[in-house]
Amino acid sequence: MSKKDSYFTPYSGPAGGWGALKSTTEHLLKSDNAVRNVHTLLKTNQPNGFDCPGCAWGEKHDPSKIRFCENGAKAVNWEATGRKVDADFFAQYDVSWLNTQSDYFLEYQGRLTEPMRYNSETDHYETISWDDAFALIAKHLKALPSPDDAAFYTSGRASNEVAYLYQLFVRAYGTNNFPDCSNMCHEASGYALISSIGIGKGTVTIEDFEEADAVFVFGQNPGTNHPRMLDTLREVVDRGAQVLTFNTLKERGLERFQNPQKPVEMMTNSSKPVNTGYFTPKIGGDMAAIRGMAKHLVERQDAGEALIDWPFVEQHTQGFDDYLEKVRATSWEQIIDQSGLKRDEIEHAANVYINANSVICTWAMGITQHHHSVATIHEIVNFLSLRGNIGKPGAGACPVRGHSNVQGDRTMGINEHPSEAFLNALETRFKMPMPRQSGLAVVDTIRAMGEGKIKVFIGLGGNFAAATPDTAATQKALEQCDLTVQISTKLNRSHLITGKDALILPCLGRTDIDRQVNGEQQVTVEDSFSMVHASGGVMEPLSEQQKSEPWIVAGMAEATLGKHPVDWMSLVEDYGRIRELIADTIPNFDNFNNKIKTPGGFYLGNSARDRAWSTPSKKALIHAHDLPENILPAQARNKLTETSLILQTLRSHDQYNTTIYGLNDRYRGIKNERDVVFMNPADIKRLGFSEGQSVDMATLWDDDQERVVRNFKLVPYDIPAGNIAAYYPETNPLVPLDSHGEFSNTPTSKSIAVELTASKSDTDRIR
Ligand SMILES: Nc1nc2c(c(=O)[nH]1)N[C@H]1C(S)=C(S)[C@@H](COP(=O)(O)OP(=O)(O)OC[C@H]3O[C@@H](n4cnc5c(=O)[nH]c(N)nc54)[C@H](O)[C@@H]3O)O[C@H]1N2
Ligand SMILES: Nc1nc2c(c(=O)[nH]1)N[C@H]1C(S)=C(S)[C@@H](COP(=O)(O)OP(=O)(O)OC[C@H]3O[C@@H](n4cnc5c(=O)[nH]c(N)nc54)[C@H](O)[C@@H]3O)O[C@H]1N2
Ligand SMILES: [Mo]
Repeated sequence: MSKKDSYFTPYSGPAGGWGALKSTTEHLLKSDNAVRNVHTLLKTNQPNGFDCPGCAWGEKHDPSKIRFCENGAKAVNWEATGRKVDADFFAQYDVSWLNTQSDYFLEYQGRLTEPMRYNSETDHYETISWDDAFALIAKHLKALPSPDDAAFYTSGRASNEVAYLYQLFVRAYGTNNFPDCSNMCHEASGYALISSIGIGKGTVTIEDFEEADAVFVFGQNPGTNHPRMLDTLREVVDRGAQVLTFNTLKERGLERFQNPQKPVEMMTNSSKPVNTGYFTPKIGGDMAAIRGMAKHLVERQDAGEALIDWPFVEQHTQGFDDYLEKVRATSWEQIIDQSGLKRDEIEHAANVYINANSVICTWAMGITQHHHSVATIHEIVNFLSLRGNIGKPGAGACPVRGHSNVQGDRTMGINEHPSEAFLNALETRFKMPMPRQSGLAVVDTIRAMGEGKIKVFIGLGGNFAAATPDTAATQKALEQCDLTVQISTKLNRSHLITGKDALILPCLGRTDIDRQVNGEQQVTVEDSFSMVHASGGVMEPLSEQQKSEPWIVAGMAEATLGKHPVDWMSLVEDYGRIRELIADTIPNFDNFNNKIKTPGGFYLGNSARDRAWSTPSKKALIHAHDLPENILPAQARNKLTETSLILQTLRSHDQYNTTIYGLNDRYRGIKNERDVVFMNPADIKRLGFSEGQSVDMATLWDDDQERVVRNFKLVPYDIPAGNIAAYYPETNPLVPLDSHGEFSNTPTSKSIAVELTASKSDTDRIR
């Protein structure tokens, strides 16, 4: 077997089915806790169980169904491991050695079970009591000249209850510095939707998929990242409606799906398609593709057909005429060149759109992590508006969120630009002034740390050191802090890139039983469809020293602020008390403690769905953008040569963001390897490389910083010429901090200009 074949064999099966079942079993056995975990899995997304920490896709309420998927099962297993990372572990390994290990190795070591403080003299983490840890945090925070010298990160697994408490603590302390994972994720969706339809959330519910005539799926890979969505898409195809997929890669997991819950299908090893059309635009080419579909529609309209929903346009939109002019003025040449699609492909898709009475557009990171993401999402809204596809059954905008409660965290006020109304509500309720100045998001936080302006960094979950761009610069910035604090379930890179002082605070996860003074507690989360529901753990925690996130936040708050403006520790005796505060200050949460008793949860509502537009003109704003001249920012464009390529960084099937469960990427045919680059065979030939060869990748960016990763193996793949793909987080050293979306400031993780060269050595790799 050649070197190449040993890690790359194209996958021929469907998504889901036996392949998924086999993999779930393997991961169960690997967790050292198989029996305990089967019990846990059966409680996933059940009325008396916990919300799956895997993704933010929603469910129809149906207690008869087993409701987890392969990747949800991996997430649950991973958290429910029996292995411990305790004081003995840290006594054995110093931080410098741990930092030479892979992300996979770090998390595999098990659950963090004791609070630890870094000792820079011994280079080891040592135990610290909870009280001393809180006192240390308070000392640092109180010593800062201004509360704006600290940053408080949130990752989207945090529950509504802890997110609310955290934002209250941080605002009472005096800052809006809330960088969060959303800044790297769906920020462009929030920004574009608020500035067009007046609300930064999707307008559809899961039931709308039962009525849609067509679903357009842009830039997402649900087979891996939202597997339960495949079930929904398949049902759409089954009832004869259309699903058109736009993805730069031919994703196996988006072609056919075998439903593990359908015995006949499993026994006969059959599968069903999850799309009726698959288009492979170039990286960043979706806005052009959508503009092309709009242009075809407008051309037919101008030729005398009645295709535009004029009553909707006239009653509900503003700026539509300017948009029509832009559509007419955009040339087919530019559309075809930028989208990489043929005109007849675009026209075919446009005709599907025109023939459908109700259309949903879904999207994820293939849309949001570009320089022109906000403009692209505005274009999606415009496209939907052409035929009144917002606020009617079976139609609407559906940004498919990533982390299981990232949407809820925003609803709870994790936002560096809080609304006036929210701050006013907090001031009235807590009778104290709230900080009014906008705070820092992720990219600006890193800049401020690098400039020595942010001195204390606290992370409520996540893995800031690995998930963020420009790894070398970011890690240097973190090291300049006086104190870094990570509230985490598992060991990761962010624990090893420390400030002068550093703490690891071990917390309970979604699957763990959370006991407080008034008994076992539940928390709540919000899915992509604005459904809020309760979640309660079912596993006995591994250690008494693991504390709940609300308890940890209350401890930090009380040590820093005393019992002001609330009695923090009394709030965490019973999370119902936190929910009462939420009900008092956030719209649509009235009667919260009762509403969460509803099986399946309750719907928060969405103004745009009701065609009520919370914009200054009280209409949906149609933004008329030109197509970008080039999808890259100028600093990259200036450096392009004939041999340059555009890289997108994505997830394998065996990872959850920076958490690496294994080294396979089943649907893409990769085994036991992560350092691969997917490339068009014609490009491999044109650039004089060969399949399986090791290459180094260097970023093209107009500054004097060298950004390189080494020894990535070339895999021939069905991807447009000029485009390549590789896994994140290994490729984060290549993303320049200054390369971010217009308006969204989201790192352009899906469009990085790079140059490839043959590797010189097989060992010398920069991370
Ligand atoms: N198992 C698992 N589940 C997850 C996660 C995980 O890591 N593992 N992460 C969670 C999180 S936080 C998120 S945000 C979501 C992410 O979910 P996705 O957005 O599906 O994640 P990515 O792997 O980044 O995939 C991006 C997809 O977009 C395509 N793409 C890239 N650029 C373009 C483009 O310009 N145009 C088009 N049309 N397509 C493009 C890629 O080929 C790829 O299929 O998943 C969530 N769920
Ligand atoms: N190049 C590139 N970079 C990207 C992306 C990309 O596509 N390409 N995607 C971006 C996206 S979409 C996102 S959302 C971010 C993700 O960024 P983050 O959310 O910061 O990263 P994660 O990898 O999800 O965080 C994993 C860690 O969270 C901790 N953890 C897990 N569960 C819990 C819990 O219940 N409580 C607490 N307190 N901690 C917990 C564990 O210690 C684990 O190590 O990365 C972004 N970065
Ligand atoms: Mo995300």
